[in-house]
Amino acid sequence: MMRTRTQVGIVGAGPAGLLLAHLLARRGIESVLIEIRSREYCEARQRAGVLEDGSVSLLRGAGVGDRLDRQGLEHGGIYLQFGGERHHIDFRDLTGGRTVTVYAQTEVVKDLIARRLADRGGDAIRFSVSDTEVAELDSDRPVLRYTDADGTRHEVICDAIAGCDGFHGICRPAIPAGALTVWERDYPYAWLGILADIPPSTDELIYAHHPAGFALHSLRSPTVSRLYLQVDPDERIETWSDERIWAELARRFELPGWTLQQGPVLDKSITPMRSFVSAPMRHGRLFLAGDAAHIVPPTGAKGLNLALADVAVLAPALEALLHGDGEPAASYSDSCLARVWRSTHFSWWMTTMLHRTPGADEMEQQLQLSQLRYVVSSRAAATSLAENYTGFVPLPTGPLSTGPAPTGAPPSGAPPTGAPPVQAERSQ
Ligand code: RFL
Ligand code: PHB
Repeated sequence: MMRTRTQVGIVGAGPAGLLLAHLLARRGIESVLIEIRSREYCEARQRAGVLEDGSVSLLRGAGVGDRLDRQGLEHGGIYLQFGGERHHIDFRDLTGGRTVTVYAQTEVVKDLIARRLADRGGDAIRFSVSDTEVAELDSDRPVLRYTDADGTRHEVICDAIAGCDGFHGICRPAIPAGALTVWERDYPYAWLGILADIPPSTDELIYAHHPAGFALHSLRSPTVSRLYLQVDPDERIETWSDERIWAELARRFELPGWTLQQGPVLDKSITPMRSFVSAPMRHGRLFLAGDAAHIVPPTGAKGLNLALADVAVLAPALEALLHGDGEPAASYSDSCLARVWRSTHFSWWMTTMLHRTPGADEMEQQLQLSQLRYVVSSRAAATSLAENYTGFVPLPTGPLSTGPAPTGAPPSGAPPTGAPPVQAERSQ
């Protein structure tokens, strides 16, 4: 067994764990970041695509926004399609100029991995570990254990541990059941997602309500499209040939005078949908962030944004804790949960408005259609969607970095996170 010491042990190299390691390094705080998957797997895992303004500012302010600024696609709205019509929701107009940026989670992950490796070298992220354990969470010296890719068992004594290991990780289950309150909802829907080597057939994302089920047209770049179809949660991917997927997408997006361009399918997978919140997001010296603490259905495009926002709050809270001030760490959970619940509600609302519930009566569809007509015809209702979609609860403001930056990193005292404008400026 190899025994070592660090300040913060971080479990999971998804967006939350990677950004946390980077934000801590900018504050002069050392961490050990472990990940059960390989680097290749982490960089290829197809997931989210939409960043709120606040997330873009956060990544930019943290000095990891160069490629995002070059390749991210700024979107000023979305289309809502229902009843054979497509309606534009203009975020810029409704929110006083706010937008979202389409930039794949895979690219955020690649940028953060490259940056950690450039700043810290090859052992910045320990990929392909196994048998991760966290212990002594109630003490001032929590312990992280894992076996590395060569089979060596490690024990890392930490000042704090960040559980950034996603919904199926080991950190949340390490908290005694009685110490957590959990709220959970499973939906009778899943998304079949494809990545397609074809330019997007649309200038903005299309969220389509259809009697056969929901469909979403998103994109990854000017030449690659990302599309989703609502399917049953027990659906098997093998029963969906590329031809069947394209035919179903064409049916759900059908609009006179518009054609869905079809191309080679590069990736396909099925994801069940769930809302889940567990609180508090801290137990002793273990802090949960991102999907480890909460899951939203993807219809609101919030999961990645919540993960990034959590660690923007956690990094300064850990810094204060390590310097003897436990107050920000004590309020970490409450600060995050306000945003988490707003996004949980918005994601639930978008999901239930747009999906077909198997076995539901005709009335459900009429209620959904009435809500959709209201959203596209009332400025107040459209503004509510727009301000939630672009990010309603501002990220924490203030300098991202107060401590010394590691060699090679940008100077400390980084620009503020650039939180979205205050609410008063946003309302029309
Ligand atoms: P992740 O990305 O799941 O990363 C957790 C990492 O922890 C590792 N891990 C462990 N490592 C060490 N030891 C263990 N015992 C471990 N157990 C697990 C895992 O291998 C993994 O690398 O969580 P994180 O960082 O909290 O990030 C959350 C986001 O990934 C997630 O919320 C989003 O992808 C959700 N989401 C979307 N979010 C958005 O903001 N906008 C979107 O447009 C959006 N679209 C989506 C989505 C999620 C989707 N799926 C597949 C769930 C679309 C889809 C289809
Ligand atoms: C995506 O591009 O993957 C995406 C976009 C919007 C969503 C969910 C996923 O609501």
